[in-house]
Amino acid sequence: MWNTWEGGKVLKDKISNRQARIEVLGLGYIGLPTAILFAKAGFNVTGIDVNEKVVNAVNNGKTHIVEPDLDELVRRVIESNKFNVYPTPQRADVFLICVPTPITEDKKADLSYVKSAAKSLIPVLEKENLVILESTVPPKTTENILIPVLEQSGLKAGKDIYVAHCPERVLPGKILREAVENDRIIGGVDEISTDLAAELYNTFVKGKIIKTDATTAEMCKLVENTYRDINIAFANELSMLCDELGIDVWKLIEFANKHPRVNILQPGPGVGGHCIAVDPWFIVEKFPEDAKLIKTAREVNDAKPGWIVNKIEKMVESIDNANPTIGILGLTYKPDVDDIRESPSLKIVNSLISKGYEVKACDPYVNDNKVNFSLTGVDNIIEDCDIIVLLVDHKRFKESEVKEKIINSGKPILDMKGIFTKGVNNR
Ligand code: SAJ
Repeated sequence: MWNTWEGGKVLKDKISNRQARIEVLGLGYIGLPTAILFAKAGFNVTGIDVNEKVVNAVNNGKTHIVEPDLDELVRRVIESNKFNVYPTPQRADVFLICVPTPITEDKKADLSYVKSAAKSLIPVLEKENLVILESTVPPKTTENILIPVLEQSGLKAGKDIYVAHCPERVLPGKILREAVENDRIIGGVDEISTDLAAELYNTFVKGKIIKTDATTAEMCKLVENTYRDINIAFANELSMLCDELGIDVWKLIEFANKHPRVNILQPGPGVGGHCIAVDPWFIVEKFPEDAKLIKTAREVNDAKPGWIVNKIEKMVESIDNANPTIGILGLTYKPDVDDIRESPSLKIVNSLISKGYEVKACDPYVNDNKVNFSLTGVDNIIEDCDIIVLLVDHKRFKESEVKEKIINSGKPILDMKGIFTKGVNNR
């Protein structure tokens, strides 16, 4: 196969003997661990980030991300001189674009970072380079947006350069393990691009490498997160129905899941993070009329924080205190991570504050400087608050000593993760 295009063979050989120079654009939650894994696999890796603070921190062996084992690995690869970080692109054999793709106010994909990363490559791009897009993007972005920008260099995709989409699929909190163990979908714009990208990931991925085309790979990534969003929306809808019925949603789901073909996910304060709460909109953007179920699920999950605020207001009405202090446990978008992006819990706190409520919040993973209100410890929440609202099931809150203190406080509890009272309607 490699004989059909001599160029492919040269890069393939460079990859197999670890002589290909790899450059990662965007050293965030995905780019930094990916760069480290390639360096660990024996490649010389260059990291590029437009944020000077990130460049300095990583060059000094430090990370700006909380992720198990990442600190130590960054320090080691920097010390071994396998990894160097710069603010602007350098020449390389393989470029990986790992930049954010947020959504705009009107729920459209903001591809400005992808476009500017691709543009920044134009001066350094050379014949027979491989460009891989890892960022999550709407279907057809690789073909219709990335390639036209890269081709401004005068090099043609499929003729002079290789291009592939290889979406990341790792779970924050388990990134280093999942990046190695998960199966990987690789979609090139032609067969040779797919094969070269597969060859590259094979150097550290232990999961299966699945080859396809770029558009299928783009859609596959979106569909995985959309599947989860729809399932969580179902659980969240059930939790609201069960609240009306006065039954315990956690027990209901546990019992229904005893059926061999039922596996309902867990309700909570809504869906947060920068993936599941975002990616389904990329499908809706492309199919505004036809992606009905996907859109409704997004709306159900997005409405959950508002429903919780209403619930808290009803609790306030039912207690004998005109100015109660509401204690919030958990601010991050999910347990045991430091990430508060798109966090439903944060939306709930801000909404309560804007309605004039006295709010105290506690999160073992969040610093005061990340939020616009002050934080306190669990003990203070228990002592000083009149209503306790559990929004994130961090390990710390599940410790029996903490749980007992909260339950024994006798204060009204709204438990949105079913760890104290087993049921949103139980106080
Ligand atoms: N959530 C629930 N109930 C559940 C599970 C999750 O309410 O039963 C909530 C969480 O609390 C959180 C949100 O959903 O707010 C998303 O959390 P998550 O752990 O399901 O997923 P993410 O966003 O951290 O990572 C997802 C993963 N996708 C899938 O599991 C299909 C990960 O593999 C992707 O790589 C990642 O998105 C991404 O980067 O796209």
